[in-house]
Amino acid sequence: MFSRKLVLAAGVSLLAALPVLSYAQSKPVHPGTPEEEIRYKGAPVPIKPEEAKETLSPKAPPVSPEEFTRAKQIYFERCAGCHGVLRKGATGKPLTPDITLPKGTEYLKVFIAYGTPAGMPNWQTSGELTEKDVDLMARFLQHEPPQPPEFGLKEMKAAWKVHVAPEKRPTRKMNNLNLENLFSVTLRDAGQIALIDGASKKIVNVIDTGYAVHISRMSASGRYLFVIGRDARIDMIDLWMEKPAVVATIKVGLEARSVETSKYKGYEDRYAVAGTYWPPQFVIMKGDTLEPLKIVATRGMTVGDQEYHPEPRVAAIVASHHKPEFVVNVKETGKVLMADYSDLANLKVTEIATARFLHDGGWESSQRYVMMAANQSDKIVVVDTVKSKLEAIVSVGKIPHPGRGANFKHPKFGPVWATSHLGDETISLIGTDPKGHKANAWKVVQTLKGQGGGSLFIKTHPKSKNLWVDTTLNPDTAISQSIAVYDINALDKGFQALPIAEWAGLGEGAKRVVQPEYNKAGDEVWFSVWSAKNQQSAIVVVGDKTRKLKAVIKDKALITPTGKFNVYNTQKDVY
Ligand code: DHE
Repeated sequence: MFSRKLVLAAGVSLLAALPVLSYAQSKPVHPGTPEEEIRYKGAPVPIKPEEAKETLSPKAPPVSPEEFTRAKQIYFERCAGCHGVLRKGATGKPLTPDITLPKGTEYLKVFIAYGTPAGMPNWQTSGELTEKDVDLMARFLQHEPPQPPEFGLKEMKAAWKVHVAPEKRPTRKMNNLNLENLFSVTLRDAGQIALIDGASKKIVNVIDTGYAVHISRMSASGRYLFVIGRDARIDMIDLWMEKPAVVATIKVGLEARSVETSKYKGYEDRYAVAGTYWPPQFVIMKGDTLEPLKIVATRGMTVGDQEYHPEPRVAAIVASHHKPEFVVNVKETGKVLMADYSDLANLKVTEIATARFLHDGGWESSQRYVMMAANQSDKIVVVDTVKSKLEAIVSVGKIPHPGRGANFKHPKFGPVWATSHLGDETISLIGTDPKGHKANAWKVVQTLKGQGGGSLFIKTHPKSKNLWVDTTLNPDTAISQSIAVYDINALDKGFQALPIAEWAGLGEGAKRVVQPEYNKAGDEVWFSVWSAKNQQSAIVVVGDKTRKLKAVIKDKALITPTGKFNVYNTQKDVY
């Protein structure tokens, strides 16, 4: 296998000899990274090309206005997810003119056409881009990155709508639903969520939300459900209505992934917060109307090298139970921000330097320490939300991706929090009890061997003795379509693999099994069986004790189901 360094040194003259040529296939691939992982990292950025302002660089090769428009579209759809909107680099390498201009057009064309083993797909040999487009992109990349517009209070207010004012909403629950066992299910490519009743497994309502809708979170009281789309649209759903429906909507930027609500005593349901990938900022809103109140920019210096970064995206946000604070992960700078919402006019933000690139995470079982994955550093950072201080940085496997993680009592090491990994087959168990099990605290006390890499989510429940690990992005379909389950009291015995996709009884499709989620009682686990938009998908419900199939939910409306959020577990942070 040749290294990227070698390719850089070899340059264009070696083009014909590059082994990447043999990777030419019908889809973008590169050895070592499955296509799904590339797509996972680089979903299209929903920024309209005409919105991004262009600056022509005199030294760069010419690009006509029509070509510029086309290049921007290609860049936002296929490149920005990895290289960043401003090309400062994220999962992909930086592509700013100081780097691209000295390389020149011919040199850049090689990378775009043939890809690299470091993660760059082979855009031309796969047939995804024509030779002409590759030539265009190589020239385009030598100009200054087009700058998408900012999105401030004025834009947010213009996009903000209260459909039902708080005083017009019910004063008590008007339906017979068991709200605590309701599930909000992401219907990713339909831009909708389905509300599914936990007991009957029937769809209660399908609600239109944002583009490539991403996650749902609950207000502290369990009344309001917040859903965010990748286009930064937030829909706030009132679960007390006869038929739960959207009561307020806002757009808080051009691209986003995270939303959360205030949970500290005295502030229940008072505020909502959302983080955006573009512009790089987060916004605190009124909890009952989504009125935008305070916008905080995340642009600034990175940890370590302390270099300015113009595009530090906001990833996971959790609400502290110990202080009126939101815990905000900033990806590219590697900082956890603790934003104190008790006084918005005199906002205090504690900046905690951790590691890059912060992505997802959740609470350990006492809900004092928050465990966040710095996925490109292969670390879990532990933040003490009582002291608002960094507690520890723990080395784990390759590219940790816990979702919110899994908490359980290890028979030997006491309370642990677990993460699985995108980049390897391991599961790391970290001791989380500095009082009762001091010697084990913030150390990997055990590493389990899983089915393979490509895991996205891991889950258990305080009432369960099982630990469930998906492998959604594993290139082997037998692995991506099944789930590994461990007995918490006999972890050394290894896992049992359950063929979840097969149980769904579907036809053609990728049938990737993704995100275990418990019901309120903790005796059922729900899995999405995720196929393409034009194929049938399903939700498979498994008995936790029996590990046997309990129900399959199939419906025409269940288009690309991915995340599932049980109201009670999401409201109370049970995982
Ligand atoms: Fe997610 C959570 C970002 C792709 C399903 N995802 C998150 C969070 C972030 C994030 C920052 C944490 C939010 C929080 O807790 O506040 N996700 C991203 C991306 O940037 C990425 C890699 C690529 C992209 O362009 O979006 C990405 N995510 C995906 C998918 O392809 C998944 C598997 C399917 C889908 O629906 O798009 C997916 N992400 C999820 C789910 C959660 C999530 C189900 C919530 C897990 C939970 O248990 O809380």
